[in-house]
Order: sequence, then C-alpha cells, then structure tokens
Amino acid sequence: MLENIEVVRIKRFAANTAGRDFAVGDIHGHFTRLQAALDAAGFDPAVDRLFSVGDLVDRGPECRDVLGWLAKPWFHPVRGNHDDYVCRFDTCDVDNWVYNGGTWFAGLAWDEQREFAALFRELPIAIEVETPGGLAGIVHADCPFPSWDQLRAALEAPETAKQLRLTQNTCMWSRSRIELRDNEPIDGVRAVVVGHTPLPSPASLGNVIYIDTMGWRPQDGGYFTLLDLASLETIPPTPAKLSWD
Ligand SMILES: [Mn+2]
Repeated sequence: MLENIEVVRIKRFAANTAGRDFAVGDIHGHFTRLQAALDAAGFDPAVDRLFSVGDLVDRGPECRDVLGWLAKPWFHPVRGNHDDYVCRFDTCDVDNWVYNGGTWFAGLAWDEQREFAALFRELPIAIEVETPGGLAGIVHADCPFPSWDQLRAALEAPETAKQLRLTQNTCMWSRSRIELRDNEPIDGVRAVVVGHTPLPSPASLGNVIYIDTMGWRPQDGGYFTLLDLASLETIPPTPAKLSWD
C-alpha cells in the first residue's frame, strides 16, 4: 500500500569519484531540450549524475516522458511545487493546477494518475551531495532556515505535522529570499542550489544559487543551465559574475 512506503524527505549522495555532478533548473516537460543540453555538455550517463531542482512537469509538451527519466539511475530530482500537485492530485485545487499548466495530468486515466502520484511521492524535498569543496544542498525554491543542519533536522525529525508542512511548503514555494535580495549565507553547506524563480541567467544570493534560466521557455530566450556541483561553474558559461551586482 502507498501509505506504508517510508518517505525519505532528504536524500544524501556520496561524492562522485568517477564522473561529474550537475544540477539543472526547472524542466517543465521539456526533456528533449534537456537532453540536448546534456549532449552539448558531453554528459556521460555511465559516470556523471544529474540532479534536478524539480518542477519536472506542467506547461511543456513532454510531461509523460518523466516516467522514463525517473527510471534513469543517474537522474535525481527533488520535489518542486508542480510535482507536489501530482502528489496531491486527489486533494489539491485542480482548477488552480490546470491554470498553472496541469492540463496534461487531467487527461490521464485514473490508473495512470495513481501511477504518477506514487512515483512523485517518492521525490525527496531536499538532496545533499558531497563534493570536493564541501556539501551542496538542493531544494526547489528555498532553504527555510539559516543553517542546512536545521533543515535536515526539520525534515528528518519534525516536531509536528504542521511544522513539517510549513517546512516543505517553504522549500517548494518560497520566493522571499529573492524578493528581499537577502544575501545572508546558509550555514553548514557550501552552496544551496534552487530553481523556481525564472531568471535570464544564473545568479546567487549569499551561497544560494538560482539556476532556473527557463529552458522550458525557449520562445523567450530561455535555455537550460547545467551547474557543475564541484566547480560551481555553469554550462553554458554565465555572463559576467554569478551574482546580482
Ligand atoms: Mn516552481
């Protein structure tokens, strides 16, 4: 039964000693374009890994392809707010979801909807990856605490269901750091990689790196950014400095 699956809310990955680790921004059903970006970077599925900040589906034309991508052993996404709609498909505000790109899901058969939801409920809220330069954290939208250790504790051992809900929702939905241009770094982690807020090029606030460069919106000049988690350099290279100034 679905209810008995043990949910892992934060997943840890040991350093990749054989290949490279990349993070990519929101995908939104554009897997052909994502594959083209990987090809351009010489991504090697035998040794390299791709971490995703989530928002795998909605808006784009290839949402169903996510099933094939979730089966790839080198593809590791966290849960974005759009992915969370899939998890809550039987209880969420469907009109709001359809308005935000969820039409593809409404067209699926009930059994398929359940299959998607079961897979998406396994997506962690946060991922941490060991790199030669220190720990890299990944969440969809933001880290709700001044330290990564606090986030880990709040996800692994929440005090109340309400506190857990608040933590998860902030991880998946918050834009307050970017709206406030909050430069305060997050302790206990080298970098926190996020998407959720579309930008013309990657940017950083403190050690929080924003990489949703709208690969899902090519008609507006969007492209996929691959962030190398060891060097914190991007493919394609980021114009000027990786920051607001
Ligand atoms: Mn989002």
